[in-house]
Amino acid sequence: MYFLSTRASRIRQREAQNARNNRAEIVRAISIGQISRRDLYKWGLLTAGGLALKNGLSSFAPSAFADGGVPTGTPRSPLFNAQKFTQRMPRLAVQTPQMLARVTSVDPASAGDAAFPAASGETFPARRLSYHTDFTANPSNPQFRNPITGRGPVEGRPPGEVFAHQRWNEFFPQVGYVMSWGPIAPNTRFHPNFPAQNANSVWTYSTGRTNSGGTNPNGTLPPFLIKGRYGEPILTRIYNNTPVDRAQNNGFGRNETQFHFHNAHNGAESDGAANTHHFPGTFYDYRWSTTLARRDKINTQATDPRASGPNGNGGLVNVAGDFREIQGTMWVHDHRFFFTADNVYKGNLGMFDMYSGPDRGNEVLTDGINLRLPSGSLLDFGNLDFDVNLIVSDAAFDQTGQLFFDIFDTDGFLGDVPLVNFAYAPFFEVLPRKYRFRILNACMSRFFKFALADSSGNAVPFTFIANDGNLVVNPIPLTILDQQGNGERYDIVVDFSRFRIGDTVKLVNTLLQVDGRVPEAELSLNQALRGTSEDPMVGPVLQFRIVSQVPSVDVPGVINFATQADPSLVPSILTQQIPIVTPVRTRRIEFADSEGDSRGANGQCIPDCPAFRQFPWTVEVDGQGAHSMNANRIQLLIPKAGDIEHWTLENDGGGWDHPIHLHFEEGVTINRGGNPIPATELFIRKDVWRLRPDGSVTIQVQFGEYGGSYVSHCHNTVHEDAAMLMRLQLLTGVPGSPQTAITQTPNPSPDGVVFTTPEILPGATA
Ligand SMILES: [Cu+2]
Repeated sequence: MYFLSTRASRIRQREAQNARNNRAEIVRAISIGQISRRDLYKWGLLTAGGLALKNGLSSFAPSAFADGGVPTGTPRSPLFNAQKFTQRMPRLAVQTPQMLARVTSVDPASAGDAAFPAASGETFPARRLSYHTDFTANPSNPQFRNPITGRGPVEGRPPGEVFAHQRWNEFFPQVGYVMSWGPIAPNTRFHPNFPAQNANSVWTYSTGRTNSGGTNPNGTLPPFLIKGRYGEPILTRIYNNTPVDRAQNNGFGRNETQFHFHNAHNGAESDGAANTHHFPGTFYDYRWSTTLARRDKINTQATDPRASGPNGNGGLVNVAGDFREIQGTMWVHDHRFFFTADNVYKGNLGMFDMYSGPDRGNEVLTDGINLRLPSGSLLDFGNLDFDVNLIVSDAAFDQTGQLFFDIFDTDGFLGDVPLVNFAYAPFFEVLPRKYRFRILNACMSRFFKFALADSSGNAVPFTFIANDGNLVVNPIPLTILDQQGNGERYDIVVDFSRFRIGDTVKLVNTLLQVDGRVPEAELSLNQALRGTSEDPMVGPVLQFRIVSQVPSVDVPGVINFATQADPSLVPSILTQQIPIVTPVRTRRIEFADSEGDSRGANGQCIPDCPAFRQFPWTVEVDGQGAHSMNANRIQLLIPKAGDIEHWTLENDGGGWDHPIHLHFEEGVTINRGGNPIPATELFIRKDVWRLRPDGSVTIQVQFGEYGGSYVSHCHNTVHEDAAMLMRLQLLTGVPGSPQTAITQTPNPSPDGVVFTTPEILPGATA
């Protein structure tokens, strides 16, 4: 049912669409430098209080859609008569690793490099120091220049020892991936009924290299999946294949990226959030170390077989570190400061399943270590037949069906079209047995609250096994999940064996949200199944169909049958509790709304931000002054590795919620200021915490193994881009390490990186 029927409503709808078009036009004009922030002031569109768009510009004016309350603030996205559950859910695009070889050349410049196979076409072996170092030494040498533009270095990683891969030989990369980020391939659609996306509406990853002679120039969907394992360090080379002309973006998105491996335990040079974005034509080598946390402190001799990775042949490779710190469901996404929401929404993301001895992705292998969680058994590790990634997000489309993003509203962006693995409300065929689902909230601002419903609308019970990729100590039986904020991952096991062939089950979002600040209401499952005109994202987003046979994705050609036994287990103990101890120090970090424009003192953003942006959010450490994000400003300093700290994260506002993300280390959730904590969170490790309106959360955290410049921020990426982010400096305290000193701030440009000395704020004390 379409909600607008009267003539007045049709006029309002047209006005709203005009407003949307006008806003899109302004976004575009600013993005290509045709108008400036000063122009917006002059025209009365921008005030100290923020953007005051009106007179045909404010598509967010409530009067424009009083009849509907559509959360995008504009007319609903067209669906081109597409019905839900009429297309198959795509499985993620599993990437094939390439074996890297250590270069044993006598030439000291290349000895110790990691070479890609010749067939890959990669002529630059992976190297401890960035090729920017070679460029800086001799800028006139064309070998190390950007081959597309002829300007600047070929690699975006900053030059010198500080941005060299930390502990290179200890975590020498054994496998490599080469991927390119760029315009979407022709005829890519979110549903067969939808029009094909224009090349620059969607920018995603594809396998292979694309600069100067690559063979795979287009981005692809569904997003990628990489299967990693402890003990096998990875080198991922990312080419930026977006248009050199930044105006070729179909209205949103910046052609610069830094690729953040969300909470992987990596050196800051590979964290993808150290102000190290790179430009079209260049690559950036990320060393994804697979380091198990506490390596320098616990199980340093790698004698505990629970701290391990699969060796591919039924056995294990032990690694140093604490088995309680094992990670599982991870993801990777753009982190270009001030443009993260644009770029992630546009498709700059993928998933990463991390495999370990206990969580091996093999449900039959019995060695006393393997938990045998639902997955499959055709492969030694990393079976995906019954272990399924679900990237759930909300999209919006303009009236021609092109992906649309309105970056004016600093409250956040909500879409009205549910996507799972970037397909519109698909179906997925399952056998009547146990499945593991790894659910990622990949929305920019929307939270979810998922339940499962059978065809009669009854709740289907399931088991919660991991939060943000961290196994819980004991599996938790549930009938509805907690709220799930941006970037949060929930792993659940669903047992479909109670169903008969032909039955269906739906994954249902029960959380009503009409703006980017905070969810509006938690609905009952029945209410949610009925849907609401206020928010089209309420209701089912994915349908499971119980069938008698499914083709294997692990070994193509093999068929899995319902008649086969289900050997998988959900053991009553999955891991052990990390003890809560008296901390070395405590900190209080307050997230608040700003009292106005908090741009840098010189009126500049570091790095550069869109001219129209206002900064409504701030972060304050230990009462030492509220600041909005500036990459050249350190707000929190960790003096050395290994100190256990307790942090209290506070939300100074009742009108919103913020999912706060800490990079690099997880924290154990200790309390929420006396308020109830769900079992899925209490004493469990996480890397994103919803603060709740006026809420606070206390976590135990420690840092180890690597150092450099990291960040913590709101993972509502629109808030993040509105400067709700702070820089942390981690010092290793290891003599001889460049990370014993404050990291100079890299300032990337198409001509190369220039370093500046960061300001250290009073709160950045130990
Ligand atoms: Cu926020």
